[in-house]
Formats: sequence, structure tokens, C-alpha cells
Amino acid sequence: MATNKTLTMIKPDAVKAGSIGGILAMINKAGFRIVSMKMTHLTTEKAQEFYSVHKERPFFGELVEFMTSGPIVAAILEKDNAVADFRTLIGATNPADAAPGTIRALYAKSIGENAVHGSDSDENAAIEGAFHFGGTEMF
Ligand code: 3AN
Repeated sequence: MATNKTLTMIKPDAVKAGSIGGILAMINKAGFRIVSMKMTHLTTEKAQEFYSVHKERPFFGELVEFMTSGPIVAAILEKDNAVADFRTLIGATNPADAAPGTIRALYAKSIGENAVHGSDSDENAAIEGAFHFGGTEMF
């Protein structure tokens, strides 16, 4: 059964562009409840750990450099069918392919700097939620 939680990060490009408010408004309007949230700045070690599944990919170094280039906003979102519905809301990885009206279509610059992260499975949503939040930070 689909879990009702997913993990998002508003990435350094979108934070730098002043898009935190616009993106959070879209998230709320789409029916997600923000249950945990923080602004943080990933270290190289933490970014490598978060994206370890991609460590053999040619873009891994670039991805880690980008994700540590400035602060991010991490949040756990709750909604029925959260993982799939949030992937629909953010759009395709490459903003050039993202459906009109999606967060990446509106806010992302490129496949590498694509404004937001969304968990790709219920299992990863749980792992990624625990990566960013613990104890009293989780509701
Ligand atoms: P998504 O974020 O849509 O789940 P993944 O999991 O394939 O996409 O990729 C994780 C992250 O790696 C992307 N959000 C993006 O920042 C980066 N990335 C993916 N593909 C590329 C690429 N071809 N070149 C540069 N960065 C990439």
C-alpha cells in the first residue's frame, strides 16, 4: 500500500532564485501537508550519502557540487499517494520535458539544476525522511 509521506528538497538554485515561497505555495495548493521542514546546507559527505545510488553516474561529482553550493529546504510532505502525486507535481527530471504547470517547468533551469527533489519510492521516502529529520523534528 502506498505510504502517505514523501521527502522533498528545494535545491540551491531555487533557494538562490527566491523561489522557496512560490514552490511551497504550489505544494500546499496541491493538497500536501508539510509535516517537517528545515533550511540546511549539505556538507559534501552528506550530499554524497544522500545521492549514493548515483555514485557511478558521470554526473555524480557535478550533482554533489551543486547540492552543496548553497542552502536547501528539506521537508516531509503528507498526502494520500504522496510519492506518485508529488512526482507528478514536480514534473520530469529535465525541465525541458516537464509538463506545463509543474514545479520544474516553472522553476528549474536545467537537468542538473532542477529546483526540487522528490522521493522516487515509498522505501526511499522513508530513508530520505530519516536522513534529514529525527526525534522531535518528525510529526
Ligand atoms: P529525479 O530527481 O527526477 O528523481 P534522478 O533520480 O534520475 O532524477 O536524478 C537525481 C538528480 O541527479 C536529479 N534531480 C538531477 O539534479 C541530477 N541529474 C540527473 N540526471 C542528470 C544529468 N544527466 N546531468 C546532470 N545531473 C543530472
